[in-house]
Amino acid sequence: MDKLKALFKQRFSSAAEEIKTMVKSHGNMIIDEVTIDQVYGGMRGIESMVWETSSLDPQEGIRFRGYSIPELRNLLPKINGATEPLPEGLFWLMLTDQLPTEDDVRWLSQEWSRRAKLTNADYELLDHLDSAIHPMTQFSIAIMAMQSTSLFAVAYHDGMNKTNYWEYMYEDCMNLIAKLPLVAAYVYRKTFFNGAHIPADPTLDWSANFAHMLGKDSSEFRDLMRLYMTIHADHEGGNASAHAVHLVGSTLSDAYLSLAGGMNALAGPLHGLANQEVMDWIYDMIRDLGTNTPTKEQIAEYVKTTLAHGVVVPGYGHAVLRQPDPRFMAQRDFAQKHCPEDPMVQIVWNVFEVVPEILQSLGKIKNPWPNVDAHSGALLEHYDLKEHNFYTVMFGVSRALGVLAQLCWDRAYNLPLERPKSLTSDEIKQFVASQTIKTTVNV
Ligand code: AMX
Repeated sequence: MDKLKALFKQRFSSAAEEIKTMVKSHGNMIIDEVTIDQVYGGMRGIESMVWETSSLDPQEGIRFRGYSIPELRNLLPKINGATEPLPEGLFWLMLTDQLPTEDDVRWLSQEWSRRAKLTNADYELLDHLDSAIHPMTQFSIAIMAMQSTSLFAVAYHDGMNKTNYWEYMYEDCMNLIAKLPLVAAYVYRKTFFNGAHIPADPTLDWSANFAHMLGKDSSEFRDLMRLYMTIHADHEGGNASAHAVHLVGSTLSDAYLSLAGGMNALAGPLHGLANQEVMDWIYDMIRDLGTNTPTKEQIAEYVKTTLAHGVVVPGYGHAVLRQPDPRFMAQRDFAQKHCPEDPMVQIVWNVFEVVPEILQSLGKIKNPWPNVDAHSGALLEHYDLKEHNFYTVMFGVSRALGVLAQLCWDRAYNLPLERPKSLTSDEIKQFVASQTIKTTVNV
């Protein structure tokens, strides 16, 4: 058994015991109540699922196993000349609730490199996909196709004991994470570079190798990828991609089927596709205004026109956050260090200066601040990665880290099939009527 797997086993074994005892003693305590607003309003804020790898505070933003992004940028090991933490370290932390050493991170880099193998059938499938298909759809199809290599699915078919679910899930998740940069880079080079592929370099860490296979070998871009892959990895369990993975996994679908479900959720414009939408929106603005350097006044007018057309300003707002997203701030910090004069970065910063006040003035938007997607495209463009419809794939490669670490915990806890209760509107109306009668009687 490898060292991460052994540590994971040790960690979840004691945690699972503790939780079993807590549920036995306190299972009937009420943790939350649900309003009709929430039932019709996308279930915002209902505390109804377990997610161990990270937790989201509306004011503070994301904490991974208790650590904020600025803390992780200091605490996670940086190897291979990196100035940003390696996402390998974050995965280790999310899976084990322990900060890794440099050696642990080095080991995990090598382990993922060792497991990073696609079959000929995988490549053939990707080659046969029309390049006009959105890269995110190609990515999801490839993940589905790789399902034929799931060890969990085979073991389940062979009658595996449920106490062993975690072990096969761990193996599938490790293999899948190892393969994702290969798949994503293959989609990229096939779609935008006529299939001029770049072989993996097994000596590089996970993010640097991804950068290399995309065709970007500068040390700055490697660092951007390390940061990008770290900050997009997890955002607690209620967001659409995470929740979708968790839900599909609860049926005992394997990691491939579960992750594909999550990627299809990430591909929506209100979620991960927003990083593409942000850049498309800025390009439309530049075209419509006829200038590459719009003033803040021009941007403000353009935002008002966007709103008047009844469409959202992409990259702004959030279902949980009520402050500028720390993931936005981390990217702004990176840009301040490496490319403060970049014209696109300047536009993103000017948009940041004008949009919140305008959104706030509408009086209905709960969070007028930028989210993670408001900044990422400008940084990618700075390093000449200009294919906007590839951006969500990059988000997906990173998001896999959090949702798959959690999927290992789901199977380690043997969480049951997820199955909330739905209501018809007639049932809700009857409920309202019955409550009104009760109130009248009580008065
Ligand atoms: N521009 C214009 N209107 C917005 C807005 C924005 N950026 N954000 C919210 N609103 C509107 C909503 O559409 C809603 O309008 P309605 O009452 O007329 O239907 C109203 O403000 C209230 O919405 P809310 O409670 O503040 O937000 P929410 O929880 O319903 O939605 C989100 C959250 C992210 C879907 C929304 O803010 C949005 O559409 N943002 C733009 C898309 C985006 O950036 N998505 C990425 C989010 C991060 C991620 O998942 N990667």
